[in-house]
Amino acid sequence: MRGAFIVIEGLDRSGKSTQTNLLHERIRASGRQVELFKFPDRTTTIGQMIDAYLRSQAELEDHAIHLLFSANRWELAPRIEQSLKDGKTVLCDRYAFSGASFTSSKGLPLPWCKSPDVGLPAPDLVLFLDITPEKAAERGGYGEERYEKREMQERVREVFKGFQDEGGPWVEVDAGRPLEEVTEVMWGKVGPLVKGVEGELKRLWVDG
Ligand code: DGP
Repeated sequence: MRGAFIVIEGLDRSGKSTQTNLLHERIRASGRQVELFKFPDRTTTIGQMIDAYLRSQAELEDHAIHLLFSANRWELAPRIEQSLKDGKTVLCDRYAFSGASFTSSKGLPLPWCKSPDVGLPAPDLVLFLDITPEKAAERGGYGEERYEKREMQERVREVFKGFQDEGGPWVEVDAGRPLEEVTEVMWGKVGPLVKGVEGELKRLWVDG
């Protein structure tokens, strides 16, 4: 048995980080070992460049910044794999699906956007927290960062929704519902996996 690799994706204002932290706590409280990753990880050298870009303190060409986001995932992939081998559940706040959705929403071809992430550890479960731009606005609207604009979020949402058709372990969650209800829906999917899973870890966009 190895640990399960669980990715939480979602739009800005979907409650993604809150829900990921709640899951983290709940797994810990159940006495199981769990490791939390968040992308972009702004603490590394690459992550600091991404952070400056997102806060509009640096300009980078669209392909170049995309490759940095991907490199940020690759630099942490060995730690993810080790945690899984050690039997820990890995929770990951955003992953390559964000990468492909955000960059392709700028007009770059989706296959190109996916290519640098091909071969990363593949998740056993992806929970996609979906929210309409209207609901997001009710929650106080978007923040100050580069992509936090309604038009961009609408395009990103459409690309995210396309991953459902890839046939992977993709589960859409209505994140417009009250927080506790969303937590329970997510726990219904995550709870059965925290004991660990059988089988080799798959490779993203390589293994069926
Ligand atoms: P967060 O720290 O979760 O607020 O995410 C930062 C922003 O970066 C958010 O608007 C989503 C975006 N983002 C995350 N991963 C990628 C990526 O790989 N590529 C691009 N272009 N944007 C990303």
